[in-house]
Amino acid sequence: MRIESAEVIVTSPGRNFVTLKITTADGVVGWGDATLNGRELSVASYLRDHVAPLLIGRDAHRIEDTWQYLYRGGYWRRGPVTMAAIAAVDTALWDIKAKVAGMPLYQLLGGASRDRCLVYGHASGRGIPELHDSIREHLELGFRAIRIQTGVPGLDSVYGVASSSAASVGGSGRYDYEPARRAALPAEESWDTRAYLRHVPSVFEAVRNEFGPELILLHDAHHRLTPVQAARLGKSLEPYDLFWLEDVTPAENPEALRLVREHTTTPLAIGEVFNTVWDYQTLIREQLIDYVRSPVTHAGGVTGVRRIIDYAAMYQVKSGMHGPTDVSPVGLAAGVHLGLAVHNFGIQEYMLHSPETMAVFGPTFTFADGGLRPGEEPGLGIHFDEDLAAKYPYEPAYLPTNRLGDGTVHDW
Ligand code: GCO
Ligand code: MG
Repeated sequence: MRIESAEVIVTSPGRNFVTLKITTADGVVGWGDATLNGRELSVASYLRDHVAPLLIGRDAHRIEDTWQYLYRGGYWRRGPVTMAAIAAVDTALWDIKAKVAGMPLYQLLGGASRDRCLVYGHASGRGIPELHDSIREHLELGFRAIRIQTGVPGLDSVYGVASSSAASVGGSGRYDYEPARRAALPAEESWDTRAYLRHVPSVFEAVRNEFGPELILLHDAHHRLTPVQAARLGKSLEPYDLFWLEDVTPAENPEALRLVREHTTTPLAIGEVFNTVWDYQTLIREQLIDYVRSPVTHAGGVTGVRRIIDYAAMYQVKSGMHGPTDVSPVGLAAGVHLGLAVHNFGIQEYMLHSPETMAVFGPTFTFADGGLRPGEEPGLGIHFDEDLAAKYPYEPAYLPTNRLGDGTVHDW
């Protein structure tokens, strides 16, 4: 089945997305997500200038061969840009193969291993009252697992907390916290680890007192702690029975997690910035984490993430795929198909995309009973409206940077 064209579409319905459209000679279309928040145009160019010309004339059915051709043939392996580009091609080819097979992608991946993919939403608030309102709002929407992020006394803006009042979903049209800001330069935030470590346990104490012991709670430390600070945080949160503590320390040094693991039983999730199975090798083999976070969009597509999840399964590590608004509905749909099929599924992150985004992408996944189910039509279940997408031109947007009180750059 000959690939006739491969087009890159950059659209910005409220935030930037990079989408790949592959069309075969007999008119079958596959969609892939290549969105890399804050560096979108690098992936758009990688695809448009270096990959798309290589695809024309290839057999769309040869997914594995195309993956290996792009991974080994590019010579410069791994990394977020390369693996997001390969991911978009891979996902689009799986979309095509499932459409030709006449079945939803999850059926092609082995069929359903559960009735839905448990998801978690993002509750946040500058203080406890706003946080509690945001939790209630998410419970009313049907979420059964909730990530908790709040402000820190003394800091004027903190990761994960909407700058206005509580992150609000639906209704008012304001959506979960969107970190990328449209500006010529990244915003600069400030950070104080000691204030954060003093504050977080009191937040979970308040949430448990208000909402009880059953509610599934998660928290994202967003790469900011040293190993011993991470160990201290994990230990201090043990009484609150978190589902996971995420990115507790930068994990490019996997040995850091050995120290953390010696001090706490709080489950650990890592990997939203990882893009191949090799990034996880030590962490999984030494049981230093409990969940792998890579989404289909950033780790080589369905093929790449399936390898990660299958390797993780050998060590009883589960999936916890990244699902912020900067993973497009294409990437999210692919993750839900894969999550429904694999045995060691853990949880799927689900920040609600805006109505504008949903109108452009037209996904058919559904949210009910605290989980997501993929659509039942052949393929991914994406109905991309190219005319509408063209109405939202790209605008430069950057993730914030972070500095300590003395001006030293810190992980954001
Ligand atoms: C998460 C992530 C996001 C990232 C964002 C970067 O757990 O969802 O940490 O909030 O900051 O995806 O673009
Ligand atoms: Mg995170």
